[in-house]
Amino acid sequence: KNLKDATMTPLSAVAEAFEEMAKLLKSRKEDQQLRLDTFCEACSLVSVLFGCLGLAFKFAESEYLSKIRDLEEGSKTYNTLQDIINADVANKRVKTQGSHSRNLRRVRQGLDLIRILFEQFVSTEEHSLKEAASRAYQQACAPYHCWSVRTAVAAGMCTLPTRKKLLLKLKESDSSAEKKMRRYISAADTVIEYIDNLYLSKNISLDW
Ligand code: 1PZ
Repeated sequence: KNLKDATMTPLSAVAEAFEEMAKLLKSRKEDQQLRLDTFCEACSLVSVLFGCLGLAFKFAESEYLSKIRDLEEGSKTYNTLQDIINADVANKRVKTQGSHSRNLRRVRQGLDLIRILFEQFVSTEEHSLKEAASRAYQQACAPYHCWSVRTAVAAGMCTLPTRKKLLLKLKESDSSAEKKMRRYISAADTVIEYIDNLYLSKNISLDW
C-alpha cells in the first residue's frame, strides 16, 4: 500500500506514514483519536532500517518488533491508543512488563531514537553513523535500559555500517535522505507529543 510507485523507497514510506498520522492529529483539535492499527502499521515500516544495520542489531529488531506485535494483537480488542491506556489504568498495569501501555512507551522511545538520529544526520555532514546512533540511544533509550543492555548496545554500535553504506542500502542520496528525514522528524514530533500527553493526562509520569 505504501509502495505506490518505483520512486518510493523505504524511507519515503516511513515519512509518508508518519505525515499521515500527524495530519490526522492536527486536523481534529478536540477529538484527537489515533487508531492502534494505523499506528502499528507505520511503526513496523520503521523496522526496515534495522535490516540495513547488520547482524548485531537483530536482537534490537526482534525486541522492537515484539512490542509492535503485542500492540497489533491489542488492536483486535482496542481501537485507539487512548483505549489501551484507559484499560491499563483501570487494571493498574500501565508499567507492568508486557502490558500494552508499557510496550507503547517502549515503541515511543524507539521512534524518538530514530528522530534524534535523523536530526544528527541532517544537521552535520561528517557525523559518523556510530556517533549519531550512540548519541540518539543515549538520549532516547539508555536512561530506561539496564546496564547489561546498555553495554551490549555500546558494543553493537561499533559494528554499524558507515553513513555512506547506509544511504546506499536505503537507495537514497544525501539530499533525498535529508528531505525525507526532515519530514519524519517533524511528523514524529507531533506523534510523540500526542503519545506523551496520553500518559500525562492520566497523571502518569514519563520517567520510565
Ligand atoms: C540507523 C538506526 C540505528 C539505530 C540504533 C538502534 C540501537 C537500539 C538498540 C536497542 C536495544 C534494545 C534492547 C532491549 C531492551 C529492553 O530491555 C527494553 C525494555 O523492555 P521491557 O522491559 O519493557 O519488556 N526494550 C525496549 O526498549 C524496546 C525496543 C527498543 C528498540 C529501540 C530502537 C528502535 C529503533 C527503530 C528502528 C531502527
